[in-house]
Formats: sequence, C-alpha cells, structure tokens
Amino acid sequence: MVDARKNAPEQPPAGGWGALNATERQLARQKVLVKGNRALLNMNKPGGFDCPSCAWPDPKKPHTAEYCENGAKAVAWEATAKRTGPDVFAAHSVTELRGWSDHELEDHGRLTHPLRYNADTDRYEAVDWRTAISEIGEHVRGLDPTRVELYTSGRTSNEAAFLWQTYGRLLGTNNFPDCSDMCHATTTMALPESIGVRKGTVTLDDWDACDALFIIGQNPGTNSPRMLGYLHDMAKRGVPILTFNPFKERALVKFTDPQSPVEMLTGRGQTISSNYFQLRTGGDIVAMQAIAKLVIEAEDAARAAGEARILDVDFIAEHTHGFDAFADYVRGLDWPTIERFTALTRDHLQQAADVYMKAERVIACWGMGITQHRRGGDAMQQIINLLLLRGNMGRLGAGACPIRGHSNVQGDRTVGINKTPAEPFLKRMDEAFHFTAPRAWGHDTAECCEAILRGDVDAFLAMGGNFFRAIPDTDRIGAAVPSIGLTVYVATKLNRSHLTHGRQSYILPALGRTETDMQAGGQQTVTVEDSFAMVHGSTGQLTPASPLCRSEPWIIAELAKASVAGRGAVDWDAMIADYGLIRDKIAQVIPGFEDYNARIQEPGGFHLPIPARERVWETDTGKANFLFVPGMMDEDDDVPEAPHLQLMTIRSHDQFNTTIYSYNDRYRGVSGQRMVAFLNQDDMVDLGVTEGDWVQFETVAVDGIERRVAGFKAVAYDLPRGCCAAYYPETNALLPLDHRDKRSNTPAAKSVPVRITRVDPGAPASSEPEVAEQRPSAVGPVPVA
Ligand SMILES: Nc1nc2c(c(=O)[nH]1)N[C@H]1C(S)=C(S)[C@@H](COP(=O)(O)OP(=O)(O)OC[C@H]3O[C@@H](n4cnc5c(=O)[nH]c(N)nc54)[C@H](O)[C@@H]3O)O[C@H]1N2
Ligand SMILES: Nc1nc2c(c(=O)[nH]1)N[C@H]1C(S)=C(S)[C@@H](COP(=O)(O)OP(=O)(O)OC[C@H]3O[C@@H](n4cnc5c(=O)[nH]c(N)nc54)[C@H](O)[C@@H]3O)O[C@H]1N2
Ligand SMILES: [Mo]
Repeated sequence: MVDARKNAPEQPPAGGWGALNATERQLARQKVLVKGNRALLNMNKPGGFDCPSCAWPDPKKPHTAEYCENGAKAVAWEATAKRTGPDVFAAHSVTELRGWSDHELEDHGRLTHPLRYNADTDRYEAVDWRTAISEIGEHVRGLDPTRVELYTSGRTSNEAAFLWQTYGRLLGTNNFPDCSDMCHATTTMALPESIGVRKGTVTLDDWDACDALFIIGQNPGTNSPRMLGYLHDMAKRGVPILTFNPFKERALVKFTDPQSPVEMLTGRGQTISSNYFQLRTGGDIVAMQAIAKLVIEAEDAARAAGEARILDVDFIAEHTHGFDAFADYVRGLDWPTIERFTALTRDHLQQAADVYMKAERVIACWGMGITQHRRGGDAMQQIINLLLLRGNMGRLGAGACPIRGHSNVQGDRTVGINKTPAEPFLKRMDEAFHFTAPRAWGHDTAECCEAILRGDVDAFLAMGGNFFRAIPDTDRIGAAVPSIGLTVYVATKLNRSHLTHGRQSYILPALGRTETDMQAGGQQTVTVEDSFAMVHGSTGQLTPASPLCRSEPWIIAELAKASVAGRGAVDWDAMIADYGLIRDKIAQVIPGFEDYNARIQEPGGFHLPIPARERVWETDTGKANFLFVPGMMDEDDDVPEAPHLQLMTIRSHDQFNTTIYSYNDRYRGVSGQRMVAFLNQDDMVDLGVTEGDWVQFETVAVDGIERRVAGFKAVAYDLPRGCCAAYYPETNALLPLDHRDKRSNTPAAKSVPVRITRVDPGAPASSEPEVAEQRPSAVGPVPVA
C-alpha cells in the first residue's frame, strides 16, 4: 500500500520510536535477538567490528550504542540464524530459483557450503573446498588473463582487496570492475581535475566546526543514518543546512534523535534542513552555477561600491586557476533559463547564496544524486567551484565531502582496485612481490559489461556483491553470461547473480565481517577506510555461520596458489596465518600506510594524507581549478515533458543495494510493495494516469534496443515536473549501458529518459501483477513512524 500523505510536511519526524522498533523487529525476524543485540554493542567500537552497512566514520569517543537502524538491519541480515545449505539446492533447480524474488533469495539465510553448478541437473551441488579451488585454479591457469575479470564489491576489507589485486596482477590483468564504478567513480575521476585528490577533504573535526552545510543529492536518513546525529546537533546549534533534492526526504526535513530522551518523549523532533530546494533531476549543474553567479555579482557590486569583499580574493589569487573564465560564464547565465532547468526560482537561489555568503566555514556533501548522471563529474566540479569562491577548502570547518556507500568502497580503491594503475604503484608492486605487473589498462564495470556482450570474457570472478543485478542493461548483459566459460562468486548470501552463471560456476561461502576469523596465527583483524579517509581495525565477534565458511583473504590465497603458483615471490600461507604481514606489504606499496599495524591500535584509527587539506594541489596547474563546460544538463537535453520524463532509480529505506530487507519504505509511506512509480501530479494528468493505475516504463534511447519494464503502480508524489522515480534494482533493465558519466563510465541511474504508459486500463487497480518482486513480504509491514 502507498500512502502519499506520508510525504506531507505535517508527518511525524524520521528516526524516533519507528527506528528503534524497526531495529528490534529485524533482529527478531532473523531470529537473532540476543546474539544480535550483543553484536550491536560491539559495533563501531575500538576492538569491535566495523558496521557492514555504510561508510560513515566512527567517532573517537563512541556512544554506548554507536549504530543506527540500518546498521542493525545489516548485522541482523548477516548474523541471521537462517541457512541456505545444499538441501535448498537439491530441492530447487537454478531455473526454479530464478523465480524467487531478490528478497526471498537472500532471506533464505547464509550460504554454508562451497557449491558447483551441475548442468545435467541444473543444480548447484556441494563440493569440497579442495576440489573447488583446484578446478577453478586449473581453469583460470589456462586462460588469456586479459579475458578474465575480477569484480570487487565494497564490503571487502583492505587486506582482502589488496590480495585480490595482487592475485589479478600476478595473473596478468588490470581488469578490476568495481562496485564504485556504479557509484562514486564519478567523484574519483572528476575531483582530481579540480583539487588533485580522489577523496573528500574533511574529517569529523571539520563537521564540528562548520557553520553552513550543503547536502546535495544524498539521502542520509536511509543511507548513512549515523550522519543524522551530526545533522541533528548542527541544526540545534543553528547551523543552516541547505538540501538540494527532487524528493522531500523525510529525515532531511525533521528527525527525532533516538539518543535524546526529551525528543523521544515529546515526539517533536528537530527540523533538519533550514532550506529545502526541490530542484529538477540533473538540475544541479545550473543550480550551483546560479548560486555562484549571485555570489560573484554581489562581489562585483561590493567592489564597485568599495565595500568589504565577498570572495576570498587572496585564496583565489594564490591557490586557484580559471576564475575569470568561470566568473564570466556564470555572469552570462540568464534567469529564465536557470529557472527552467532547475525548477527553482531566483528567490530560492538567492536564499542559498545569502547563506553561503554569510557563512565562514562551509562543507558540501554529495551522493548518488550527483554522481549518477551523464554529466555527474561536471556537476561535482560546480560544487567545488562554489566552495573555492570563498576559500572553503583546506581550512578547519570547510571542504568537500563525498559520502561513499559501501563500508570499505573507498579503501578498496586505495589499496589498488583500479583498472588504470599509476606507474609508481606498479613499480612498488613489482618490488614487493618480485614480478612484473601488467601495464596495459584493464576494464571497469561498464567496459567489463561491453566485453561480456562482445564475447570477450572467459572467466568472471566476483569478490562479493551482486554484479549482474546491480549493473545497467541487466537483461541484455544477463543473456550473454551463459557463454562465459567460468563464473565464481564469493558470497555470504544467495543472490540473482549466482543464478546468472557461466558454463562452469561456483559459489564460495565467505565469512561476514561480524564473524571471528581464526587462522593459523590466531584470531585476525581486518581494516577498512571510511568516507573521511580514516583507517581502522575491525575484529569479528560472532561464531561463523558454518564451519565451512572461509575468510576472503584465505579464499584469494588458495585461488592464487592454485592458479599463479611460482609467479613472483609471495608467501601466501604466512600472510594468511597473520594478516599483519598483508598490512606490511600494503605499507610497502601504498603511501600513507607507514606503521600500519601500530597505527590501527589508535582509537578511531589513523587518517590518510589528503594534500588538498593542506592546500597542496596535485593538479595539472598546481592549483585548484575552476572547471566548467558550457551547457545546462545531460547532453544539453531539453527539459523533459510528459510522456518523456527523467527517471531516478532510488533506494527504499528497507534495502541495502540489491539486498531487499522488506517491501516497506517507511519514510516514503510505502508498505508491502516495491513496484511503485512515483509521479508528479500534473505529469499524471498529461499522461492520462490516475493514482493506482498500472504503468510501464520504456526507455527513450537512440540505439534501437527496446527496454521496457511493466507492473508498476502509479503514485502521485511531491516531485518537480518532468521527474519520476522507481526503485533499483527492479528498474535496471531500463538503463542503457552507454548512458553514463563520460569521465568514469558511472551509469546515469538518476536520469534515465523514459516514456510512461498506462497498461490495461480495464484492470482493477487492486490486482497484483504477476512479477516475482511484487509478492508481498513474508515478514509483514513495519508500522510507519
Ligand atoms: N540503508 C542503506 N544504506 C546504504 C545503501 C542502501 O542501499 N541502503 N547503499 C549504500 C551505497 S553503496 C551508497 S552509494 C549510498 C547511497 O546513498 P545516496 O547517495 O543517498 O544514494 P541514493 O539514495 O541512491 O540517492 C540519493 C538522493 O539523490 C536524490 N536525487 C536523485 N536525482 C537527483 C538529482 O539529479 N539531483 C539531486 N540533487 N538529487 C537527486 C534522490 O532523491 C535521493 O534522495 O548509500 C549506502 N548506504
Ligand atoms: N539503477 C541503479 N543501479 C545501481 C545503483 C542505483 O542507485 N541505481 N547503485 C549502484 C551502487 S551505488 C552500487 S555500490 C552497486 C552495488 O553493487 P554490489 O556491491 O555488487 O551489490 P550489493 O547489493 O551491495 O551486493 C549484495 C551481495 O553481497 C554479498 N555480500 C554481503 N556481504 C558480503 C561479505 O562480507 N563478503 C562477500 N564476499 N560477499 C558479501 C551478498 O551475497 C549479497 O547478496 O549498485 C549500483 N547499481
Ligand atoms: Mo554505492
């Protein structure tokens, strides 16, 4: 059911009792109430484990309960008492399992045995580790390494990721498609052009000191809920919070802090966003430029009048390049065009500029609402331009703050998961392991998909994740997978990728981060890097789901021994007995990890060097660059009009990427279903669609390929005209593979041009369509907060 009134401003704040209830419910559903509660108390603490959910940093002095509702869900999901053993596969063929929903597949529980696909029976069957490893090793050994792909998902620890890239490079390939290629790769590629670093420049100390915050295209209430505690405190001390988002995300409107007894008792909550700008999808480039225009015009006026300067002219002169061209460009933008492309008024943008000009220390955060666009990198660079105008970079309380997704997605990149490795890194790899690493560039996620479509992939090995569900053009690419010779999936839970397999296929069960990892040298700790470049340890506490689960480093070492034995000088067994030796190698290869083993003992971990924090700019000009490309939105698209709309593919509150915890989206008033099309009321009128009608999406693409997904229930929602939304991954078949950010190949999942049509107008609105995802949740609805 969908209750669009849940989006109305008078609705109760996010967080509060609803969040606490949801936490306990998830623990109970997974039958892990006692174990789970104990695990939660150890989460994000020194000596405990890092939350397997998002990449928000841990404070130096954590609360007793340093976790959030969605972290608790992630732990319950991993610590579940449910199991998916060989009996499940004996009872169900792979073809049958494909009929299960994403929720049903994972909800069945943890994988317990190594499994091998048997084409004769169309079943995965248990196989012992030794056989699985030696068969995979032998298969891979015989292949052209440039036709092997090694995928990484961002839950992988630094230790596992470093071994994974060592293994790949010993094989002879730089093919490292990564989940971040669908996520913040836009930032990783565009930020260095502007300020010479691939990561954000701020730490929690800056958060404490900042006096205005921009939140652009990011939904912390669902995706990094621990950030909300900070927002709550900032709002309380009067720091203006400016949100740019087509959706009125409830937790960005009002939030009740579960740690505050008064708010919990009164249920009143704290207003979070001082200004909420519901701009049009993809309108961020123009919105940021329009604010910059107002700031620069105010500066022009102040200078003419001999008044105090508004820009940080010394900073601009000493530290930046390209200001004059940028200033001329934005001065020339006209208001009718700005308003048309942003769906914001001049008055709105003036409010934002006024806050910006008054503030001394500004932080700007961004997420997928910026990165997942054709011109995502351009949009990100406009955020940086705005910060540079008043020197909001490289000083306390100010800076750039991309909020990463997966808990170690940033660390995986740092330790070498990179298709275009730099020569100094490769040289140090050569020296550390006595071999010659391949120099030819490899594939990212999009290029891996293209190689699969061309028939140029012989083996696809995945360290976690759900690749064939998370990528764009899922149907088209999925159809090409059966021709791959070998697929290997290292995983904790069964998912749709495992059912999208090559001629030979294996599923290898991994330990989760919450679980104890015992090796010959005793219990092991791994490390992760958060969004603020802090590296810290994570030590699992729970009994492993099955005695046959193995750690990711162990699995990689065994695969390597079976397929690249004798190449280089690598003591795999010693490194597995003591992960400290892996960290020693990381310290030898990657700058910033000196004394790695000692420094992870510090509470909160240690910070990796970010030159831009010190106003050292490792760019082509040696300065921070004002960058812009003339033009308004994606490929200068005109503003969309019905029936052609821009589709944002979004996350519900009860999912973690392709992991669907339940069919509810509490903050958006959705329960018991995910096949929902969120539409603007006036667009609905133009489309001839009324609330509750069944609609289908069809991609407007020039490549002649038909992409269509049906079975969505239309819901009128508070969105700007021309914008619509539906959940990921149910909509991924609509995303054309080449519809992506031009620097990084990140799929433009927040602006898919679609045509919407009503399907079977005669059908009663209450009937449920015949699609797997639509089956109601086995666990029942969660009450709205
Ligand atoms: N519970 C939970 N936590 C998660 C995840 C999860 O799925 N569930 N995923 C993890 C991962 S891998 C990631 S990358 C992060 C993702 O976290 P976010 O970056 O928050 O990602 P999304 O929710 O996809 O989109 C963010 C917001 O962008 C808005 N948006 C869409 N288009 C535009 C636009 O054109 N402009 C602007 N300004 N806004 C726009 C959407 O309305 C949405 O509120 O979260 C991580 N944490
Ligand atoms: N349309 C659309 N597509 C998107 C996005 C979008 O917003 N819209 N977002 C994109 C983004 S930001 C991302 S990051 C990607 C995510 O893409 P992925 O990272 O590939 O996907 P996940 O859903 O996070 O992977 C879930 C699976 O990971 C496995 N797993 C969980 N924990 C562990 C572990 O500890 N070890 C191992 N080995 N396996 C584990 C489980 O088997 C689980 O089924 O999707 C992208 N795709
Ligand atoms: Mo992500």
